[in-house]
Amino acid sequence: MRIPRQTVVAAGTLLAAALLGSGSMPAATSDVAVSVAPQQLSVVGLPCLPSTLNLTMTNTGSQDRYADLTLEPTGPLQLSRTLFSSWLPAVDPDQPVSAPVEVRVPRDTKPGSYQIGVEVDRSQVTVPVTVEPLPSKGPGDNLALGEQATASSTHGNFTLCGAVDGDNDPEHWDTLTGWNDGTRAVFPDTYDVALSAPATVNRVELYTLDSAKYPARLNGLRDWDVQAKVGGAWQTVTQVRGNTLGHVTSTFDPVQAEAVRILCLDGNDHTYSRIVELEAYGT
Ligand SMILES: [Ca+2]
Repeated sequence: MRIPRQTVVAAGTLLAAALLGSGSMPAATSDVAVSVAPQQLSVVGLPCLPSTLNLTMTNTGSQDRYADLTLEPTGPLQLSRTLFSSWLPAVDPDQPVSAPVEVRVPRDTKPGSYQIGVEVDRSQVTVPVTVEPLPSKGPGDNLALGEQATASSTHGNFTLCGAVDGDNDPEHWDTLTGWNDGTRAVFPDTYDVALSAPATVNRVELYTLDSAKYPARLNGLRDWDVQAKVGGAWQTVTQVRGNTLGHVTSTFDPVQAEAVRILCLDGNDHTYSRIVELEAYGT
């Protein structure tokens, strides 16, 4: 999600100018504390496996103010935003304001060291970023890991890429490592993963919601078709009906797939489709 940078910068500049023009407020230079977490990042060149940097600004001064945090990436780093602007009231105790930024690199990026400069007023923090080698996508490897996902809809509290992020533990559902559709009690829903190149696929592993609090028999995916895109057309390779388990392995005759789709037909609570992780393998 890219912020319309020019518009936001203009608005921030105007507001700051108006405040300074009132004569009641000195030029603030060092009353905003900035922190980033983690303090260094690793990123890999897969389209649906971003690394997330959390930015926090805290007004430690005694005057309400507006602040612009700017981000300057080096080399191939691509950020979901390069500006984080916020009104920062001077309150006691201090009230930090946070926002995430997603960091990606193109698939062909050479492994190496880069950085992101984070600046507010005139104080700067530098975040080292290491680009890691691409994971192997050969026989026996999960071909869906980090590849571009698309879905018929995604619930606002969830992330589209959560079901290809390599975390298949349903107990982590609360940390958003999963996909949940956005159309309550309306089926079907689709979740697709485009492979980086056509590849032989004969097995799909699907992990649906199945935690101590939300067991699969009550909240997991119940009925679905596994589809493969072959020669530009979707074909159903196998079907699952009446599922009550958290982890389902589907094997089928090998196909040369460009993409894999879960056509979600019903959930055990008849409200949402929930996928913690979708994995695809070839022989
Ligand atoms: Ca996941």
